[in-house]
Amino acid sequence: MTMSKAATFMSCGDHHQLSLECPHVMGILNVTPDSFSDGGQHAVADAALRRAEKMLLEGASIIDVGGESTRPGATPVGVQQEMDRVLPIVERLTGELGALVSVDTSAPEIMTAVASAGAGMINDVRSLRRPGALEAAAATGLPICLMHMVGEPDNMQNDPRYARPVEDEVAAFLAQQIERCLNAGIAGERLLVDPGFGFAKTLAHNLRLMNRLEYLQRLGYPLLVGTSRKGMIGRALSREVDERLYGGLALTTLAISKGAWIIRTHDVAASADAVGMTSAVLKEGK
Ligand code: 7PJ
Repeated sequence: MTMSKAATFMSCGDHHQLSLECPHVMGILNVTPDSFSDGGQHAVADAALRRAEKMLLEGASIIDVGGESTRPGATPVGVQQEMDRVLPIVERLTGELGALVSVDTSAPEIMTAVASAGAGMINDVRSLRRPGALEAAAATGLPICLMHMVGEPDNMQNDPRYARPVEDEVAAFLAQQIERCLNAGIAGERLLVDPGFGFAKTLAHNLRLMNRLEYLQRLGYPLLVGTSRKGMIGRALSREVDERLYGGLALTTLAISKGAWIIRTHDVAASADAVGMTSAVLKEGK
């Protein structure tokens, strides 16, 4: 009798396989105009490429490219504008660096275009709820990260409330999005889930979710966690955005010890050490 062994890798496009047996760091590359100062399309693209290269050297397995600000209160961008920001960068990251690129987008047109440009993952904070996004993402064949958020970035922090404990709310929402994806023909092996720290959540919600992160393991999908420089650190410790690294490393350590597979962060070198050290301890004796 032959035993079929569960896949130990996630296939991310034609060129990348990500081991499911160790945690990974995803480096954030924002390509919104305020992210890289001074103008010039090429100067901006060059700066973005250099930053990505540095993050890869520091230990990032994935570069997450985002052209839409989803910060609380952010105003929406048009699809063409997002395309103009994101597509040239994705082409250069895959072509020149051979990087595994994930794209933080909710727009179906962008999903289709970046998949053709060699991207290896779709990261949608709206969980493919925009019209056409489910079908577009399904057709890419790429892994998809589904994230919990209620409302839109410009209103999500207006007094978020849940009728049941936040971990139940998040788990039920994610289970529903998983079901939708499976029904659309997306293989379960292509799905990741993310509780969406800072998205329609108070500080109390965020702390509770982190403290109970292992609860989400019952969904049975790899977990992605992003708390980098977020308001929960600012509020818990009274820290400005450029003072949140140490608090963030504490959250990274907790997330890994509670089963997170991917940590999404601005601070790759420091996070890679925190992830590596935490997983070295967790692997001891195994
Ligand atoms: C997240 C994200 C997150 C996933 C952003 C920021 C806001 N994608 N995109 N998870 N956050 N999957 O980085 O502060 O937490 S944008």
